[in-house]
Amino acid sequence: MKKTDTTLYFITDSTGLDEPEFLRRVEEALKGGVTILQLREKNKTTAEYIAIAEKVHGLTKKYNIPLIIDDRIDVALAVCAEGVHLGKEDMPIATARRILGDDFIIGATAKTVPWAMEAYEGGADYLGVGAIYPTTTKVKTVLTSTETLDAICKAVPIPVNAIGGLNKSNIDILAGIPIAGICVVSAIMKANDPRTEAETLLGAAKELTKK
Ligand code: TZP
Ligand code: MG
Repeated sequence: MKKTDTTLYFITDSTGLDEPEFLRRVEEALKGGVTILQLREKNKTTAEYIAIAEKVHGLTKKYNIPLIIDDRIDVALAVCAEGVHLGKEDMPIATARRILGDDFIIGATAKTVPWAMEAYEGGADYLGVGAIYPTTTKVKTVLTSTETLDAICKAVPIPVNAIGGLNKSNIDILAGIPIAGICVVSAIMKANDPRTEAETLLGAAKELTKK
């Protein structure tokens, strides 16, 4: 069964970390209560991506949290992950849905209302919208206004998460916008104490989303 509580959506970044430290941080974030976790690797070979995904999946299963694989449906299938996240340059959502079937979680990036509608109609389960703020994480993106975020939330009946430069000090900007949750990379990944940071962000995200 699909489980897509996107209240606190943690996206990993292994840049600059050795594997034990990366996995330690991931597990601390899980202990802190992230509700869904995306493994995001841009520079690994397929074999390396699968190897780290298997390890991360071992952790997410321990905490009963869905694992989403960024970009790659082959890697997601190889490790029996719960889902995949696809952007404009990845496999089209409708094609991925055809291949993966109804039980797989498929997330999509959207930056405009028409793009969000297309992803929803193609079968996306949730959307990530941003970047709301400039980000230090390596990504090809442009800023998305909170007005556009609000319009996307109102245009589609699936969960919409805000992403980009979000942390506990600046998420108030999202108040009043009917988001389902927030996506964060560095706020947790680079925190001195990822567990406490995740706990704090979960409380703040629940407050924002009135859960
Ligand atoms: N897509 C839009 S912004 C972003 C992605 C993957 C990176 C967000 O990272 P951070 O560290 O939470 O700003
Ligand atoms: Mg992608």
